Amino acid sequence: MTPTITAFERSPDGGRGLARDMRVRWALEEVGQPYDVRLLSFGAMKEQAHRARNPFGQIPTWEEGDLVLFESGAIVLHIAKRHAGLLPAEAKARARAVAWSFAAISTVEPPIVERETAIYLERDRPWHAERLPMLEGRIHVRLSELSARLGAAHWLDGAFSAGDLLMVAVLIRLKDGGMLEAHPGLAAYVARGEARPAYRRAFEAQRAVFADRSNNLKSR
Ligand SMILES: N[C@@H](CCC(=O)N[C@@H](CS)C(=O)NCC(=O)O)C(=O)O
Repeated sequence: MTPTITAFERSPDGGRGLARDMRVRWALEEVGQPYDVRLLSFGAMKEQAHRARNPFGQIPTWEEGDLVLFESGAIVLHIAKRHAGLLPAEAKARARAVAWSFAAISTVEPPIVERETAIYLERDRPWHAERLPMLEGRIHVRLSELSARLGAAHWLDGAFSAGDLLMVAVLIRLKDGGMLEAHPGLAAYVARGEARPAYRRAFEAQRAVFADRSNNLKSR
């Protein structure tokens, strides 16, 4: 059965690969699973029909028969468990790849998202100028720790896994802010992820949505 995912009808990042359907698309491309996409406006995301898929009214979601999932990490792991290629077969290596997936989503991503929130939503607050360097300091601590563990390896634990997919997807959020450049080993790690053919296909598919929508609006 072909799964259906949800994505922004018009992504706030202008199709630069930051919306979290990107990680789900990438995982699907890695394992060669075709998929359908239901595009949603911000309004539709907050309607009951979508909240039945995701109680928080967000994208991405996953529908496959009567299975409905939300949370990009859970969806990527669901795909990884069902297809070869994103989780090692050996039990301990598999458990470590799951641990790296959680590290990406619950240890590395939160300070990055906090900084984005400060930049986009808290710029006018009197404490913004003081808070931003503090948030960036916390991110640099995490990046230094991650970089030390990665060392000269290509991927976090042997072969490329769901853990790398999620970690690269999280780190990509820092690309435009100049923070990644301070950690050349991680910048190279992200570049390796982006060079994967499956990543490129996912990126182009996501960007095409934005380009199509922009062209449609222009031609109205
Ligand atoms: N932890 C969730 C976060 C989902 C999330 O923040 N989605 C964003 C798009 S990347 C969204 O739907 N934003 C619109 C909103 O929250 O109203 C996941 O990883 O799936």
